[in-house]
Amino acid sequence: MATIPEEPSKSESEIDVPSHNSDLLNERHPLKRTWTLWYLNDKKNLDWLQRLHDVCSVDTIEDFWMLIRNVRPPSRLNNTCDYNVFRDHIRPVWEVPENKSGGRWLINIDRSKHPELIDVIWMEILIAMIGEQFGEDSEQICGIVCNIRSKGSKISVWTRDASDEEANKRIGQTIKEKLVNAELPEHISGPVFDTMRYEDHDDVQQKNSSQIKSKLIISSTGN
Ligand code: MGP
Repeated sequence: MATIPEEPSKSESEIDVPSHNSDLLNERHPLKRTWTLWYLNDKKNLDWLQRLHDVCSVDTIEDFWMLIRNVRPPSRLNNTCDYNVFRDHIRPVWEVPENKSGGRWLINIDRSKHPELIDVIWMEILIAMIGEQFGEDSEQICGIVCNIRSKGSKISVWTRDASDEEANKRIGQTIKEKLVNAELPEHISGPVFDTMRYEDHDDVQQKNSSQIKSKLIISSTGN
């Protein structure tokens, strides 16, 4: 399990204060960056960009958890919808400068496994990202995407430089470590993924789906 940001708990002495201390209720613990949730709706008659909406931005731990509590988990989204959480007002689209030369670590979700598995993977990576668990590579990460699809849903982490192999490898290893060590509900048994692969956004846009080159591959059991 990722360690932060949990909702901050108060020590007993902090809680034991006069009941009208409203400062405690208003206390906010800042995140290092601002994170925005974007939602792609299922109105397939609209252009893709028109389906994409900015839902809410948060920059404190308390507001992050408030947001998570108030939106449906990925497993309860309609087919063809997406969630995106991107940092510092980066739009979750290929076209913007921050994503133009980037790529993604892609995890295909095994449909034969439990439907809630996607929620576990989503929260593990989301918490690691918001909690700056990628160390020196945090700046390389633009955001996380969840695609709900009947053919098999996907979660991907978008990084800004597809040619920075070393940074992307380290990011991939951190994602793997988070997922391999994830605490799973009793009714779900691991591993939560088989392989993750890194794809260049340029290749994804030009693709013939089954033939996208994987620049890097990490399996849950080997390297
Ligand atoms: P998708 O949602 O990434 O994958 O892209 P999906 O639905 O699993 O389909 P597949 O093609 O991978 O099998 C689906 C389509 O959405 C793309 O072909 C584009 O038309 C559109 N689209 C997706 N993204 C991420 C973008 C984007 O960043 N910019 C624009 N303009 N269109 C996008």
